[in-house]
Amino acid sequence: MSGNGTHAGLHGPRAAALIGPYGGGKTTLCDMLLEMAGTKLGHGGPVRPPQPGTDTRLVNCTYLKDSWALLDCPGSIEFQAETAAALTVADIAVVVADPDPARAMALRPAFAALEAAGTPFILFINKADTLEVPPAELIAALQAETSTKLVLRQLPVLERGKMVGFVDLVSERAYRYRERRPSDVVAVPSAVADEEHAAHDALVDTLADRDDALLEKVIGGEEVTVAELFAHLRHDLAEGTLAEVMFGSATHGNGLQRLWKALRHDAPDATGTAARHGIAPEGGPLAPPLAQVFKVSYAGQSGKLAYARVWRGKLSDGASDGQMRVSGILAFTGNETQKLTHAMAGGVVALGRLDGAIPGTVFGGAQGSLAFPAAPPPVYALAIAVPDHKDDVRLSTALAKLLEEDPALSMTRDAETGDTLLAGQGETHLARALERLTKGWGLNVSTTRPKLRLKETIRVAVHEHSRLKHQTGGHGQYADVTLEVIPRPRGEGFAFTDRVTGGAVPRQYIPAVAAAAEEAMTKGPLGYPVVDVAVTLHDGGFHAVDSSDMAFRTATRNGIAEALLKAGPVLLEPVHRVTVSAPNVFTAAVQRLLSAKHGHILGYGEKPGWPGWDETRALLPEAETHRLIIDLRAQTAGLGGFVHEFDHLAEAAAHLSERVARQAAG
Ligand SMILES: Nc1nc2c(ncn2[C@@H]2O[C@H](COP(=O)(O)OP(=O)(O)OP(=O)(O)O)[C@@H](O)[C@H]2O)c(=O)[nH]1
Ligand SMILES: [Mg+2]
Repeated sequence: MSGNGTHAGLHGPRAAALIGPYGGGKTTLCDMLLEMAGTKLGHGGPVRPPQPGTDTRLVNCTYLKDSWALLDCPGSIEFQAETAAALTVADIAVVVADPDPARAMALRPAFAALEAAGTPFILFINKADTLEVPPAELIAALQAETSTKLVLRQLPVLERGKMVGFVDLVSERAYRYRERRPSDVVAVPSAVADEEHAAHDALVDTLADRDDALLEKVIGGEEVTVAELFAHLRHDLAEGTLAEVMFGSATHGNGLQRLWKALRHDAPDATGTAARHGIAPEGGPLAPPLAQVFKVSYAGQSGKLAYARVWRGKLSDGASDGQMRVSGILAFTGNETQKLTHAMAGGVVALGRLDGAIPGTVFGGAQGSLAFPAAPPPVYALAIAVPDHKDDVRLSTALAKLLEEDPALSMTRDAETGDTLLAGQGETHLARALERLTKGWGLNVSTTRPKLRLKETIRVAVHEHSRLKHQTGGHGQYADVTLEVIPRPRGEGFAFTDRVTGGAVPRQYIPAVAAAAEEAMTKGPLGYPVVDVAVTLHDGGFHAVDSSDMAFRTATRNGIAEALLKAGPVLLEPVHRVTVSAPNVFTAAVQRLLSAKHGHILGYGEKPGWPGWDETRALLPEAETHRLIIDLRAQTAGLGGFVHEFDHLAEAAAHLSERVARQAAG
């Protein structure tokens, strides 16, 4: 243990991400932390009406001479790519949790994101003013959600069921909350003395478990100083082998001074975090700057902003790395925007323009040399269109920018249905994207449910004789074919066989017949591509002068069109293999939902690496995957998710066939 103390000003700028489930109080907490750091907020006080976050807010501030960037992340699962991106550049995360064991499972996505990013964290139990259960019960519920050891840093002190203060378990000092003011230091209340000793010992044991020298001291009964405990806690937190648990209330301003101080003393700095990411500390402050973009936004008149963390060196306005040029460096203090001439290693700032930058882009190094989380696959899609074709170009320009900003969005053109599909993480996510298109770009965008990729096939074999005989003026047209169309097993595709004997159809015309047969499959009698049909040419006839490729093609096309009509055409729909994951308390509900959606459940089991969560596998008609995420979240406290892939085509459900038949008729 190096015993490196933390002193004001010694650190470069540091970054903390506030993460956790929606509505936990991250934004309120962020505002209060800013207020305590003396940052003025322009919206008339730190308590603002709750507004669900949809993207990460950066604020730069200074607390006790240390420079900080706070990243207030959105909690909604639909914007989790924002959180993952922020965690990549943060030195530490503050996980903001509710004091309710029943809501502990809502923290799993945040804990999973932390694990994936390897970011150290403090678990801040907010809304302590509403704490109603014994802290031990709460910690047990929270511990079930993460493999990182949670260690109580504070023991709550309750009076008549309300939390009124706490004992710091390292210093063993007791504090009594005051409304929106620093807590009073008080004597450890005798009522909690025993509990406090036990909790303190538990903390020491946890630290000793992670350090042999400390363990020897503890076993030998030697005295361990408070400074030593702090050093161990700081070290283990940075290593990610434990996370400290603190309490407070953002709206009451309680526990926030302690949180700031814990951040100040315990958070690693950019050098440590860069090392964790495998970034070599080349040349100190004189090294060429290395920075990573974690967020991009196109904002009003300020144009494109690329939010980035400087990992190394000094990044000056106007700097270029041969690919990109920095045009403007901005910091955000409260509601003020500050223009900077440069940013030092550790700084989190917004860079002007930075052409071509997307989330994950590296400035001053090879692209892809710094890890960045892949965007989650889309789970909800809408077909979009602008009614006025004059707007097509503007729509594609706007979409290109939207996609640059948000890797969790995707845009594809479905060649089969002609739909332009905008896909993302859910209804709210797409609604935000559409709002950007309509309000930000003044585009009139209409959305519809994506068309289904239907197919058709036949049920019975049909023999068909087709003759083309035209006598018009000079050359006539003549071709005669006897064909058989035969259903094939699902998935076997199209086949053509030539069984002509004795030159009834001369060799030279066979390729034209084969090509026309295949072409006839592009649209069947129901209006969809025909699959799994074998066509056999049995016999035919020709005319020495009037036969041609064209004549055989026409005869074949007509013959097959007739044959398909008689062969019992049937609609096929795509069936997907879906894997739904959710906390196992919802497994029965998930299975009911899948069954109600005409799914066929294949099985279920524990989700690997996610204790307490199940995965249910099922086959589900593609039509039912459209709203699956919406209904699934409604059934699983917002936590369920799914992945899917095409599996096979199956005869369409009756209701679907009827609808298609009606559409075809009308
Ligand atoms: N009782 C109580 N309510 C709080 C506390 N902190 C925040 N709240 C309330 O919780 C609600 C949500 O607060 P926000 O700060 O918007 O939550 P958030 O975590 O930023 O939410 P998202 O950005 O949507 O993820 C608001 O009504 C806050 O006033 C607290 O300490 N105690
Ligand atoms: Mg918020």
